[in-house]
Amino acid sequence: MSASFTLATGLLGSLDLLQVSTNGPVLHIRLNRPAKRNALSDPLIQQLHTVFVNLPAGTLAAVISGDGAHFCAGLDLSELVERDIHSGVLHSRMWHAAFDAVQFGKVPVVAALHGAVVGGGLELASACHIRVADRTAYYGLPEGQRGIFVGGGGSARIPRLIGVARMTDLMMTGRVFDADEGLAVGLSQYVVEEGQAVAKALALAERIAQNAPMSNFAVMHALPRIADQSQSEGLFTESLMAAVAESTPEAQDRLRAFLEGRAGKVVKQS
Ligand code: 1HE
Repeated sequence: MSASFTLATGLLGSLDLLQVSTNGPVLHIRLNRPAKRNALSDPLIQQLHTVFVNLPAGTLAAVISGDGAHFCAGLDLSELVERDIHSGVLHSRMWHAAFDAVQFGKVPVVAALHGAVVGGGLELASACHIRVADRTAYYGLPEGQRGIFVGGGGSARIPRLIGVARMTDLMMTGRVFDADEGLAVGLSQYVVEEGQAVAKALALAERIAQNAPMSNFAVMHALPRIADQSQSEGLFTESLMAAVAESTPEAQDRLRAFLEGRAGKVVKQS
């Protein structure tokens, strides 16, 4: 945990499979089951859900990372044995509810990835809004080898990042993308040196937390829905969202600040 972060107390501090810490508006959630490579057991999924529906007041952005040598080994395979059809559907729906709370919750979420980002671990990463990988990260969907299918929203989210053909390849052939391939195909937006993913993700989260909350809300909630709509419906939704965002007092203040020379300019980044 970085020096400026303090461990959460109360409900979020009581979760045994996550380490939750805060630094002002940024919440850091670390998967905390390294002995099992952060495999996603039912209690771990439920605890993730609990965090995202109980964000501390004042939280404006979040980071998810994994403790130990890997981000996440996916579904806890020991729980899968002898599950009947009905409980299988309910189990998948439980994951959907938890990962929907990540993607369509209150605040943008940055994933900090390293080591294995596989199966359900990739599904979790895909529910986040931005993904930062370090050079050790690799991506796979071993469901095909295990005789199962994705069930945590992967079939809906991953093709939207990399396309159906690439996901088919990962699932059918067991292909694994390394960090640079993941960047090239759009699984991550940043690749950093080994051990630097959390620091980069926290820096991005701090930057995101400075945006107007309504702008972040529009990006999180309107953008993916508009992408799913027809052009005509999407343009109409965009107009409504734009009018809502620009009429907030915060937008008015920020626009005035720029016009009066008090706001930063858009400059080339080194
Ligand atoms: C696990 C799991 C797991 C590790 N469920 N226990 N996911 C997979 O098919 C990936 C399976 N895991 C692996 O390929 C490897 O474990 C890793 C490459 C991630 C890490 O390797 P390594 O050598 O560092 O660790 P390990 O020795 O394999 O595992 C350490 C322990 O974690 C060991 O338990 P132990 O009691 O013998 O010490 C492993 O059994 C345990 N472990 N991964 C349960 N996944 C909603 S649908 C989603 C569908 C999926 O996610 S399918 C993909 C499942």
